[in-house]
Amino acid sequence: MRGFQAYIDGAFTEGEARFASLDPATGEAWAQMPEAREADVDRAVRAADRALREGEWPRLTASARGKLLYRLTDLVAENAQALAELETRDTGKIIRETSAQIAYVAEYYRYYAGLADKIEGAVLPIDKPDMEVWTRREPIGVVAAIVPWNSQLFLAAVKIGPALAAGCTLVVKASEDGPAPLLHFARLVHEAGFPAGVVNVLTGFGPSCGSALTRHPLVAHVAFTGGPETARHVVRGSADNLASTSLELGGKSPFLVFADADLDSAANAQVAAIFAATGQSCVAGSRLIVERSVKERFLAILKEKAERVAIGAPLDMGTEVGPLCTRRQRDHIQALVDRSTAAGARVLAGGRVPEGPGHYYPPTILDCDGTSAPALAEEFFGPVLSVVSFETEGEALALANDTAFGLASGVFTASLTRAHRLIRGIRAGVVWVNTYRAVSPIAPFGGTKLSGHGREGGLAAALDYTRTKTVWLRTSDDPIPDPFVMR
Ligand code: TXE
Repeated sequence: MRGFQAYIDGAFTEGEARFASLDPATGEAWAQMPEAREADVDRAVRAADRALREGEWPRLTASARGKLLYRLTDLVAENAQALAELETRDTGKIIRETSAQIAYVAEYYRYYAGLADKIEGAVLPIDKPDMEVWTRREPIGVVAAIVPWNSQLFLAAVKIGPALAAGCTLVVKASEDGPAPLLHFARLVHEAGFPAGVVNVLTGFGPSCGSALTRHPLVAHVAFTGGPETARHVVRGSADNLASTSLELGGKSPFLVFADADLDSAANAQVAAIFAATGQSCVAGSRLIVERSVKERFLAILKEKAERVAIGAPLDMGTEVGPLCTRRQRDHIQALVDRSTAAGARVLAGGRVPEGPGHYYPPTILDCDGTSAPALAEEFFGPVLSVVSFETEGEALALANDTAFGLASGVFTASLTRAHRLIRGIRAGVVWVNTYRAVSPIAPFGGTKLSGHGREGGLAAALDYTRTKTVWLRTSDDPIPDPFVMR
């Protein structure tokens, strides 16, 4: 069995305890992981705090920080295949996707490497004579970055990249489900030459490790990706210290198809939106909202595509849908499908756990028209699409916004004017028009409502890891006048 270590204060360590990680394709244990509890978390946060204030890191110029990030970028790019294989092995995410995604993760580090020396303060045209006033952008402090199992390297990169560019230090908590790729990534951080304590990577369970991290008094900001219920724990935990948070949570993202759209192209995008990553994607387009006049035609195309999807071993390049990361997740999906069919939803494809080992679940389509099935409101985080239809654009928009979430959305139409109206009307952090699931380090990403707050990606994300210090410098040599009058 393979063994992995945590990375704390520049050294690799076994952790306070060990736990076995299961291969989602077989359900068998394949590696031993280091379990961090309160003591490891405390050591890591203290190391990050020291590295923030003392030693080499706070004295580095922004350009030198950028150079370290460029070195990390190159190492991630060179090791992309090995990282992808680890992520696939430990989480079940198919190799076709992890290979492409991790090669692109390097571009996130490259973007933030370039940004490190472009984070500027400003000289203010102040309304008082004899005064020079300017702002400095200083690192916000020690960042706790907590990620879930899906896309661990990607979800960590969108936190680590901007935080380091801004001069912060971090404790990164990999998910207890599939932590191998992030623990291995720590070796690249070490090789890149970051000073000890700047980046610490550990893993452990939510109630012990995760909550100790969010409650730690030396943590200034918690950057969290996960489910809304866990996010509430995170916010409560960080409230004692009034640490700031950025929360990237789940979604029930609408995928709107109008009769004038290119239906074949829209169906391909819908397949990507809900079946890629076996549906374990925060942006999954999980609610198809289709114009009634083309509903049957569109569903026929979609069903044909869903049934042709190659289900198989995640390490096989031909596989398009692999297993879910955990058995718990598969059970959650089946229970939600069953509750939805009991509420009147009709199964058009899939809907049953297949025979055999591993945590597999087939691409599933549920026609929920005329029902209030829970599949329309609750996140599956799996390959299950719920379908409703509409007659007017107003109805389509109302259905799109009829959700507690607000992360992403897709609009498929040939009408430019309609697209513009919907872009304005949809309450979500991302609107994709005639495309879906496109991301870039240059583009901000994040949600509203129960999908969270804060943005990852882009310049704004790096600024969110800074706080502004305002400096007032009096340029007059005259004595300070009347002390009882504010100037
Ligand atoms: O995620 P959790 P889970 C949704 C999805 C899924 C559900 C639950 O619907 O079915 O959430 O998934 C750490 N304090 N999404 O339970 O619990 C935990 O160890 C601090 C959407 O796996 O949110 C892990 O590292 N941390 C989503 C991380 O939080 C705690 C991605 C995420 O785990 C903690 C994942 C605590 N008290 C799930 N408890 C998306 N938007 O991509 C747990 N953690």
